[in-house]
Amino acid sequence: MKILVLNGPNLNMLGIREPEIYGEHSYSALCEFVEASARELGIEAEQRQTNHEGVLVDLIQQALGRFDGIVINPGAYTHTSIAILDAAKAVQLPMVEVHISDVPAREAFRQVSYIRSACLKTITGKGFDGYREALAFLKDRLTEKAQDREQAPRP
Ligand code: CA2
Repeated sequence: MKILVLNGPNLNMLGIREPEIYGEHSYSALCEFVEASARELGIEAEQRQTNHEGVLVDLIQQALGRFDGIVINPGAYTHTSIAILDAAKAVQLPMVEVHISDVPAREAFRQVSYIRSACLKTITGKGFDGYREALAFLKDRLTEKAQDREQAPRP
C-alpha cells in the first residue's frame, strides 16, 4: 500500500517561526515522524513539499496509478485553491486533509477549506500526530475496500 504525503507552502518553515502555533519541530522532523509512522503501520509513504500551487496540482495528477491514497496539508492553499480541489476530484484517490494547527480556532479567513469536499476526513489541531492518524485511517479504508472486493460474488 503506497500513500503520497503532500505538504504545501511554508511547511518547510516549521520550527523556525510561530512555535506556539505549529510547534517546535522542523519539517525534516515531520518527515522522519511520517516515515516512522508508515513503517509501524506497514505501509509505504512518499513525501513531497512544495511552495507552488501548480506543483501541488501536478503531484496530485501524477499520483493516479502510482499511489493508493493521498494525505494532504495544502497550507494556505487550503483556503484559496479551486485548482487543487479540481485535481483531487479528477484523480478520485482516497484523500485525507491534515492541519497541524487548530484551524477552527483561528482567523475567519482560514475557516474555508476548498479541499475538504474531496476528502474522506479532515484532521486538525493534532500536530504531527494528525499525519499518523491520517495514514492509519487510509490504511483501514483501503484494507476494507480490498476485502469487500475479495468477498463480492463474481458475475
Ligand atoms: O495548520 C496547518 O497545518 C496549516 O495548513 C498551516 C498553514 C496555514 O496557512 C493553514 O491555515 C493551516 C501554514 C503553513 C506553515 O506556516 C509557517 C509559517 C511560519 C513558520 C512556520 C510555519
